[in-house]
Amino acid sequence: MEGEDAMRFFIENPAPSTLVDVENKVNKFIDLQPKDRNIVLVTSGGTLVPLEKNMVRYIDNFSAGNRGAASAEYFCKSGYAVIFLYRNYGMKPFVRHFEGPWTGIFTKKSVGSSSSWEIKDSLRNVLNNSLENLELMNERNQLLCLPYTTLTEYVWYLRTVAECLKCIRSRALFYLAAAVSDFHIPSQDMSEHKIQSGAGKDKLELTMRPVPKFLRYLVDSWAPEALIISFKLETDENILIDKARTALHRYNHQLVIANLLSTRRRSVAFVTLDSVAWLHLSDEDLRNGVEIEDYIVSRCVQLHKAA
Ligand code: 9Z3
Repeated sequence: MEGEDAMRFFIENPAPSTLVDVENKVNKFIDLQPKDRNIVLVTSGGTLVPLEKNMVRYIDNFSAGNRGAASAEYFCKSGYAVIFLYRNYGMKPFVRHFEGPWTGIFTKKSVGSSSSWEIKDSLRNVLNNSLENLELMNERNQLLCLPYTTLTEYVWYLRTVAECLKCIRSRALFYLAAAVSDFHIPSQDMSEHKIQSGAGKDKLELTMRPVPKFLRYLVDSWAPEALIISFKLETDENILIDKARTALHRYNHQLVIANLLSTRRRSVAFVTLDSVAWLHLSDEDLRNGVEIEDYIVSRCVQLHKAA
């Protein structure tokens, strides 16, 4: 059962008009899967919280979207079907290698008096691999990408995807790497139009309310048989592991992957109620292009097999 706070959230923040389409796409994707293929929901990117109904300003959660996009790739390679719930315009699996500035991707080649732009030699293989993989994932129906922007969209989509995945029971894995806002302005408290500045206004005061802890409802009622793995992001290393443990006690799910903003690309801790296991990449690993998500995902896949 959802608590009163969650029910209120869904009433005060009505479903986006795109929800039915998302639900249809997810159900169709699930139907296309062979019966022995596991499905993972990977969430990625930051949620946006509007300050005005006709939004000009907003508060955003930090996330470059790399963790989610890279992890989705490794899950695909491990044979999972991946539902990738990502921040619109954020990084996407396979395509992510080409999302930097164009000057880092293309180079100008001159022959005689004519010149043309070509992909850099060092990226030719990466491009080939990415396109091959994307084609393969399409042929095998292994990847479904669903964009969201706001916190409201994210929460509605999360609940809908979870309910669609209920039918595959413990074959479902939730890998919650999105950076989700802890506070928002409920729609009835939100200014209709752009908040005005002007004479006599020397500050802007906003009241934000806590977002209900949806992880609790995911674990207890939306996906009670699935394996649920969440991420914990902190900037203070002294509280990181305690906060991860608190989340495990509070929500009763299986694993928290804890990381610090500054070292997230090279260090993570796998935290359960009775263990903490750190994983660190060396400078050499990073120079050689090793990605920590490769290790994180293989550990999660093992855990899912053992569950
Ligand atoms: C994470 O901790 C992710 O690992 C990062 C990945 C967002 C740091 P990037 O996208 O970074 O590769 O740049 N995600 C979870 C963040 C979060 O908001 N967690 C909530 C919390 O810590 C719980 S859902 O309280």
